[in-house]
Amino acid sequence: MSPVTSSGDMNGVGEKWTLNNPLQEVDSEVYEMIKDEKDRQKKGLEMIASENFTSLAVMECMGSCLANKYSEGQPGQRYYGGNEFIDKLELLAQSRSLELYNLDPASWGVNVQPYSGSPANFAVYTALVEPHGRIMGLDLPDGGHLTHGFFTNKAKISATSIFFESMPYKVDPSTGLIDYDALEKSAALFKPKLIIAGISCYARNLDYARFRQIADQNGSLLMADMAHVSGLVATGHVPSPFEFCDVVTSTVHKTLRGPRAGIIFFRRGLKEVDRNGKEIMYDYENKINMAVFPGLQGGPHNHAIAGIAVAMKHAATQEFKDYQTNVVNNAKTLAAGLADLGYKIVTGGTDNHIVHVDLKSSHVKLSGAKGELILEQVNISCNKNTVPGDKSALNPSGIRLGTPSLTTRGLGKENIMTVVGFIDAALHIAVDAQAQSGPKLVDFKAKLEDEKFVSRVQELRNKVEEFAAAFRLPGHDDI
Ligand code: DSN
Repeated sequence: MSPVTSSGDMNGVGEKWTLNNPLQEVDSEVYEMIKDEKDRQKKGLEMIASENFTSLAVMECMGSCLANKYSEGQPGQRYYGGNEFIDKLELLAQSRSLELYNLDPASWGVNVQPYSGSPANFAVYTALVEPHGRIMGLDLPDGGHLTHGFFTNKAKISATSIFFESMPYKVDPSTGLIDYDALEKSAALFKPKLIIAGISCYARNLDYARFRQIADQNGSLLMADMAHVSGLVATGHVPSPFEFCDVVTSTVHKTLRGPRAGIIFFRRGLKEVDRNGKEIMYDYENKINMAVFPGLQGGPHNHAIAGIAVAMKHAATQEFKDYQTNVVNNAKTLAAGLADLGYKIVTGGTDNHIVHVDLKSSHVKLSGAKGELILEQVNISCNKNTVPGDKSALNPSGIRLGTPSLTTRGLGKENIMTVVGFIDAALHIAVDAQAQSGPKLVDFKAKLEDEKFVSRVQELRNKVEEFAAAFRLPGHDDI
């Protein structure tokens, strides 16, 4: 893919032509900004649980000619011409997605066109739940996702609570585990059309069989949003939702390590034979395909769809399986290492790639915002997060950490223990600053600007960056 760099008037049409000149030359301002971000990624420790570093091969798809093409519709039934190769790519992405999860195409279909996870979820509700129909998802402060129907007593935050009626289920605040008994009771009263089994910050495996039982008691559909764990499902490191669910949505860029995109799996074929011997078929396919396009989206992102095909191929390899083993082992090491230092780990540990730390109930007694801030200052990225029992999502008590990105960079158990040391050292700088600033975030931020704290932060940041820069990072060298 070496670019032709001619800027001459090759065709004699009297126009200067620079479209094959490299970014660095065409727009050095943008090039430098991307380069700065690449540099940040290289020198930092990326611990946002939903992020990962995709492969060079996926990046090549994302920057390919596929980004030029319109192809509304399904393979073989497009609204535009010129889709011979686009059709082949989309069919390949579909078949590889089904194969990765051992799904028989007679019983399961997949739509690979959603732009990302949020549109995928909205498309499922649009397809299968009538307007103002009822959905139940894990509450956002309890580890659910915005698109599982989040609202507060002040506002309907997510469109999934504006256009559908949602009732959350919760975790038990004493254990941090999903309270399935309470869900069962609420569902019996609310009679949801659809129950969502999915998480954004929950370090334990889901009991899909129990979800199915509760769904069946109420005639509800069951959808899993496996976005966070789809890579781990592919390799058998966490339970698969497919046996129990009607529909499974996912993103492709988290543990699955593909392009930024979403997918929807749906059951198809024979559902049951009724008591009169009549065959009843699943009717999700057409509804879901129609909800994605023309219902909600326009042209599929064909560059992302090619990236999905590549990511699904990669995810079927032993290399990927070994990677996921390391993701989980690293998360367990991280959780145990922090717990040994006195940090309270929500649910006491992890089954997956997430480590959820309750800072306020730990010895450091810091808010999640202060934890996130100090870690960012030493170039460790994570996000503040509510913990069970938090009253305000705006002032959460914890942080969410994840190991997919660090594991992609090749960190193993010993390296993770070094990271534990960095996290602890950073949080202790914050403890000392808070002791002088008092509890308010604004005062805490100001205190960190004192010479003494600036130099402590800088010293630790230097160590973090020197450590991180030694690890591999997929993608282009400069950007
Ligand atoms: N933003 C993702 C996460 O952090 O979990 C979900 O959309």
